Amino acid sequence: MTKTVYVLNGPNLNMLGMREPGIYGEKTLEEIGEDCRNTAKPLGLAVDFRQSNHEGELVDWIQEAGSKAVGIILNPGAYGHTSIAMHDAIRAIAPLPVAEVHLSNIHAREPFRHHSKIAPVATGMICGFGPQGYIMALHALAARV
Ligand code: CA2
Repeated sequence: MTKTVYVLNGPNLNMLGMREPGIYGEKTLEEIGEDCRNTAKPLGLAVDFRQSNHEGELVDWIQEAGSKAVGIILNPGAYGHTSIAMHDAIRAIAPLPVAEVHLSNIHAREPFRHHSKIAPVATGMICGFGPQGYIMALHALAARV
């Protein structure tokens, strides 16, 4: 059976590579997706890579992952700081492993980015390593499944 990791990306991450390269780097989201697929293959995993600007759609995908995926890598974007709905959705699919990833170091930025509503229900969190964070998260999930 194929072991699939859902890699879910939240609002504005479709803009990567086009604006604010000083904070988020030069890579596009499509390139990050390609890097994830290339990393996952030798680890025996498949990647289903998605992005949405809509909180409800992200909630739907988290619920879907509960029955279809072996783990989730989630960059919730700004919803990570606000979304009780995503927090609840992750609780509802426990014990599926969830790696929260942020490209930037949210703790070194504005105070409103310091808190994550996802972190208390995630397996772990990686932030500040740019796109490499997704690769680190794939290795971490591969070791668990
Ligand atoms: O560092 C991260 O990965 C974030 O999740 C990115 C979010 C931000 O709201 C979080 O606090 C941290 C922003 C998504 C990307 O937004 C862009 C905006 C303009 C140009 C490129 C990306």
